[in-house]
Amino acid sequence: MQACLARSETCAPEWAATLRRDGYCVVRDLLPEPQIEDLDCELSPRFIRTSFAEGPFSGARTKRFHGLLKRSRGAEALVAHPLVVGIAEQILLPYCDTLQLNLTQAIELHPGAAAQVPHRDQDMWAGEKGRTEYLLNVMWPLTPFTPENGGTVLWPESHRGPGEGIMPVADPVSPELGPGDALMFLGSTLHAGGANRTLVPRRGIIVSYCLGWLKPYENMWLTYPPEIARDFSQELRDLVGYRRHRPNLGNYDGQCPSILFEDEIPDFLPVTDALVPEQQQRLEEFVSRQAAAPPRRGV
Ligand SMILES: O=C(O)CCC(=O)C(=O)O
Ligand SMILES: [Fe+2]
Repeated sequence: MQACLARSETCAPEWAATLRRDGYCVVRDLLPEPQIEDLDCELSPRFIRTSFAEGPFSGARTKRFHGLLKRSRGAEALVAHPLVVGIAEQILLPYCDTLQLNLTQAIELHPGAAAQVPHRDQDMWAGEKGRTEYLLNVMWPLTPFTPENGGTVLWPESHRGPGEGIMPVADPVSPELGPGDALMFLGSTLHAGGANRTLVPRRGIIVSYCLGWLKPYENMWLTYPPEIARDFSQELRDLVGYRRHRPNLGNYDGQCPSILFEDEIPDFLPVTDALVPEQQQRLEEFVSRQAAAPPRRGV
């Protein structure tokens, strides 16, 4: 795997195969360490001012905040990393037309933070599990991750196992990670934040991608309204939902929501279809058959 890093795009299928086999993978040195250190510095003031989370899932002694694309110039390099997006497409595109950003979340586990409840992130969604992969998670450590400081704990191959509330028999792993590495795991993989038994906070960023037809954890259009997304690259605009998911989802006034980036938006626009080519052709054939048929008497 390591040898593939030089030709990142060609490796996405191989990393996806590892994810499908083990439920997780670690990609080493995906970004330069100084770049991650800069990102950590950029986010530091917000970590300091953010209150501890509330609730048994989010965890006491844990700080979390979202919307990183508007809070950090450096976040785009993580969210739109070509290899990561390539792997996410490998995992998710069998089940959707386009994927979307599910969340960006900065997490700081303070000394004394207890282990998080083991969970599968896909259980946010009520749909049937076992056949469809809903989500890919990418944990980018901002500080080193170890089993002692609360490094993410994963149950290998648990993505193939029984569902919610049932623990697999295999022992969990807690990979040692450094800034620049990326830990990826499926929405179906059982995992948890570990307990921080050291005197130093553990910081990381989770970026997750989900099927384009799901309701994402973070309400992207509110987090990044058009006046903010206007300054994004095309790829980021697409990832936060300013594109339609075919067939016909995510419209604005019956149009692709990217129309909101136009200088002037006409007031009386037609509704337009967003269909995949096979549907487009099938529906056009149906319509042309209607046009060819002579009107029936009395109709
Ligand atoms: O902090 C971690 O290592 C994992 C956090 C997590 O899995 C979650 O909040 O859903
Ligand atoms: Fe999680």
